[in-house]
Amino acid sequence: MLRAIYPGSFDPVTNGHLDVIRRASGLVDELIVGVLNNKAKTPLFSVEERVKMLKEVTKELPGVKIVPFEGLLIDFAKEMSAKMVVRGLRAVTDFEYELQMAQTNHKLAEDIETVFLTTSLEYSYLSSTIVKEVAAFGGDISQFVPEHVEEKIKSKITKKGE
Ligand code: COD
Repeated sequence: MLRAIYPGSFDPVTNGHLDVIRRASGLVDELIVGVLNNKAKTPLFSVEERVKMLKEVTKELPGVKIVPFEGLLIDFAKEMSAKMVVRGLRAVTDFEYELQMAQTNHKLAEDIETVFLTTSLEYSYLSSTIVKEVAAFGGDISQFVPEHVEEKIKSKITKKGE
């Protein structure tokens, strides 16, 4: 049984993340999407909200589980008995950080490997930050995120502005 972790902030989940989830879940028996609860940062969505959105948009995908985590990724991977960490690579700008993270994680646990999926061309520019910025200025984000997530972003931004 091959279990992998796809970790991230997912603040919020985008079509780029979903593409990686779909493709990675086809390669393993179980894919755990690990949602970081980083108490040092103030995300737009709470970890509970991010988990809920991810559950909704992945409900049709077999073998995908959404689990929040705190602390070190490698400890979470061990706790979940996962042998693989999946990350998405968009551009060279991602590479340095991803390489550093993969090598550090490998130093911390040699039996856990990081595997990279290169972004699909249509999502290579896409990030949660860009989506939030476009939404904050009233732009159309319908092509960047699933409909369910679009509604949640809009209502969050409206509430923040009140
Ligand atoms: N196409 C393809 N991949 C994409 C796209 C896209 N359009 N958008 C995002 N991705 C990929 C990212 O490259 C990343 O691999 C993943 O999706 C998640 O992205 P984000 O932005 O939601 O999440 P990150 O990069 O902020 O997640 C960072 C972690 C939470 C994984 C990291 O900070 C972590 O492991 N923290 C725990 C503490 C720890 O263990 N630190 C030591 C590590 S050395």
